[in-house]
Amino acid sequence: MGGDSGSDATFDLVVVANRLPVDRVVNEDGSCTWRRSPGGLVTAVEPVMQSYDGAWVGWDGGPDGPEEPFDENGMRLVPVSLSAPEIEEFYEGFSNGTLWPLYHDVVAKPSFHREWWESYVRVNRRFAEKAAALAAEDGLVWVHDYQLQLVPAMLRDLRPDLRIGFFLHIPFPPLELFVQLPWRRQILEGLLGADLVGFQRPGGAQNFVRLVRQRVGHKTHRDLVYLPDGRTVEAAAFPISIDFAGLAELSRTPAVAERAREIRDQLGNPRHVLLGVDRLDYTKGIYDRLRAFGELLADETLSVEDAVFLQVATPSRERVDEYRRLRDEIDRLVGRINGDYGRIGRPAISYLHSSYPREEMAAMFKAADIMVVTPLRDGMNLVAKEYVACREDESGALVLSEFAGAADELKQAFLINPYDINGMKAAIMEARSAKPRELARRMKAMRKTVQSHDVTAWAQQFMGRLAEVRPEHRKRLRPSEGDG
Ligand code: ADQ
Repeated sequence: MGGDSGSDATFDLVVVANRLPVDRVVNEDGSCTWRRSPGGLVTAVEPVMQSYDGAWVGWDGGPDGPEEPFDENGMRLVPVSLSAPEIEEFYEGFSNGTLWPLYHDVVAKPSFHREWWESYVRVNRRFAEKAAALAAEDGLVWVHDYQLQLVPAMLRDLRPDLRIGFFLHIPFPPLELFVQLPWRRQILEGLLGADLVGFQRPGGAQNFVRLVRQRVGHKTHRDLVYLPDGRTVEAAAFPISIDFAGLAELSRTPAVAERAREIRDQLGNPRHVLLGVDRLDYTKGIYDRLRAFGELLADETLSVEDAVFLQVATPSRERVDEYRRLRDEIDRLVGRINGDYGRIGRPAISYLHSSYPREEMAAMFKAADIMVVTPLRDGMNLVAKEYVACREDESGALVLSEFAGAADELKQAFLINPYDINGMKAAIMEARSAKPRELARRMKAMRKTVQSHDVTAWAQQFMGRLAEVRPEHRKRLRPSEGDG
């Protein structure tokens, strides 16, 4: 096990992620408290942390936060402080204005700015230095996501003894798009500092290996990259999942069932409730999905007596222009559809911006007959899996974009191409008129898949593979040793 509880303690497992598992909340009197941030990453990684002697390095979500480490829930939390300009350049800029759109099929145009890149390098170095100081000799470090792709190599330079794993939560783009990035080589070399690079889909791992072969010139064989210094890097898919058992149990509680009935009542008891739940992001295809629903009302395939669309869209990254524009566009579209097709007390779309506790989310999933998940590109999409976990009676239909990672596993969903509005309309109608037996057949299969590939299995598979990395594959050999 790792060290003691002092400030120079070391840890057998260090998780490095852009955000800490808690957010710093500044109270009215100026004092600070910490609130557990929900989110898939925390739920997924926390149990692993507890079985190790773990530390978590991350940003607290605000400017100029304190850097003193503290203990919470059996973990040492080690904040990395970001200044206001760093939040603008590293986080909103390079992470969310350059990498996010580039990695999501350039659904929006990425911006390339040299100052953003420089800030990304500086901030990645700070994360790497913190991790280097915390990890025990021969310890494991698990680095997460697109904001920290340079950390593996920086960390390897500081601590060649470590086993380093990296997991990318978003898609890894095809070569043709990735090569637009002026700093493509540095990013690839950054990732190659890891022993194991994990992706959501096999296609992501293949894109990465192909890029490394063609653009960096390293030898590769299947999912392995052979580096000139003697190390081997493995790239593989580890599709992330959810706490199926926990959510299924929650959805079975009488309180959640009662709340689900209440939600249907409040929506006016239409025959069909359609549901969308997303972060308000241009990759999620919210606009296209609502447009398809609007057209079904316009051509009278559906009526508001028949169907109500409940759309939850939590605003995010609101200081990035593209996100503000999207919010305005969706507001206008919802206003137009409700103005044209709603009745008094009966809007066609019930549109909500709030964030909800898990119980309320489970009640919404339980209340919905058709879950509509239509991202233009998505690493996985946990919402699709959460819906499935809440449908114990095997009713309900999932309409799912084939461009979400979840489509690899949830093959029994009504799969759609979100760019094809007519196809999306047809799938919604097919889901609406499917027989209960047909829906149950599909739901049963999807539940089985998510149940057996839950988040614990995901974390164990990743950690298990990382633990198998052979020491001779990770130790940097001196040129003379390599030659001999
Ligand atoms: P996200 O893009 O954030 O995640 P997603 O996978 O759908 O997308 O996860 C969102 C999570 O937030 C879900 O657990 C959902 O229940 C929750 N949520 C959404 N709206 C909410 C609300 N209003 N109130 C409360 N909870 C809400 C990124 C990638 C994904 C990948 C995940 C995990 O973009 O592709 O699946 O990381 O790797």
